[in-house]
Amino acid sequence: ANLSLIVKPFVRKEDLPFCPDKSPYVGGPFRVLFPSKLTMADVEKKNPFVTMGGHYKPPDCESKHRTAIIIPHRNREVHLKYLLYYLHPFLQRQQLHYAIYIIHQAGNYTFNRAKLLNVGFKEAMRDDDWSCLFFHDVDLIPEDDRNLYVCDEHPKHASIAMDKFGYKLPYNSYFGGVSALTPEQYMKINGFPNNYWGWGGEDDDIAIRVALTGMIITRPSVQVGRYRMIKHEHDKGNEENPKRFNLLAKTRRTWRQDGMNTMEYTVLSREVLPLYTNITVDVGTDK
Ligand code: UDH
Repeated sequence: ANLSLIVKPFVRKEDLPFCPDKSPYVGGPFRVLFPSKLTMADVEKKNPFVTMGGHYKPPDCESKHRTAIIIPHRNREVHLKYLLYYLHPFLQRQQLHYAIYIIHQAGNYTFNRAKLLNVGFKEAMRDDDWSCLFFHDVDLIPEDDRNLYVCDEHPKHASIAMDKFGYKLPYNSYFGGVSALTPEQYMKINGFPNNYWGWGGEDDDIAIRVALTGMIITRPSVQVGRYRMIKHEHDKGNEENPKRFNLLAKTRRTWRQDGMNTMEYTVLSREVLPLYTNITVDVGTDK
C-alpha cells in the first residue's frame, strides 16, 4: 500500500499558511456587560487555547501580527478579570499572535503608570520578538471587533471614543487609555517618561514626544474606537500629580534625558499564570 495515503504528513508549525489579511472571525460591535458571578476560573475555561503566561497563536495559520499587551496594574483585580474575559476572545477573533503582560507596581508608594509601561516594554521584548505593543489601561473594554490590535506606520491611539467622555475625544491631542507603538516608534521617542508620579500628565507627555520626533498620531474611526470604562473612583496612592503642568512645560528639553535610556527598576517576581504573565516590579520613589 502507498503509505503516504495512510500516514498523515507531519505539518511543521513554520509551514502553516499565513492568516488572511482580514480575519473571518472579526465581527462588528458587541455588548459589554459585567456579569457579577464571573470568576477567573470561568475566564480560563472559556479560553482553552491560551497557553501559560497568556500567550496565543492561531492554531491553523501563521499570524502576520505579533502583539504584546502591556497593562499597568495595582489593586484592580476585579477590573482585570473583566478585561481578560473580553480581551482574550477579542484578540483571538483577530487571529493575532499575542501575549498579555501585567506590570504590577509593588508597595504602596505613589503609582507611576508611564514607568510601568516602560518596564512592560522592556520585559515583553526580552520575552519575544513583538512587532507591536499595546499599552492598555485595565479598566477599558473595547466594544468593536474591527478595532484591530495591530500597529500602524505612526503611533496609534485606539481608545478615542470612551463612554465616560460621551464616546468622543475629551481634547484633540488626548493619548490616554489605550495606545499602540512598534518597538521602533517606541525607541524613537525614548519610551515614556519615568518621572510622572500620581495621576495625570504622562499621556500628554507621550503625545508631545510623538510630535517632537516628527510622527503623527493615527486613530481608528469613532465607530470603531469605542470603549466602555469600568466605573471607579480615584485610587489611593494615585492622587492627582500637581507637578504635571511644570513637567509638561519642560518635555521638549527633557525627553532625551528621561525615558528608556534612564529607566531603573527591579523585577521582584515573574509569574507565568494561565491567562497572563504577572511581573511585579519595584519602580522606586520620587527621590
Ligand atoms: N492603575 C492601577 N491601580 C491604581 C492606579 C492606576 O492599576 O491604583 C492603572 C490601571 O490600569 C488604570 C490606569 O492605571 O486603568 C490609569 O489610572 P486611572 O484609571 O486611575 O485613570 P483614569 O483617568 O481615572 O482612567 C481617573 C479616576 C476617575 C475618578 C472619577 C470619579 N468620578
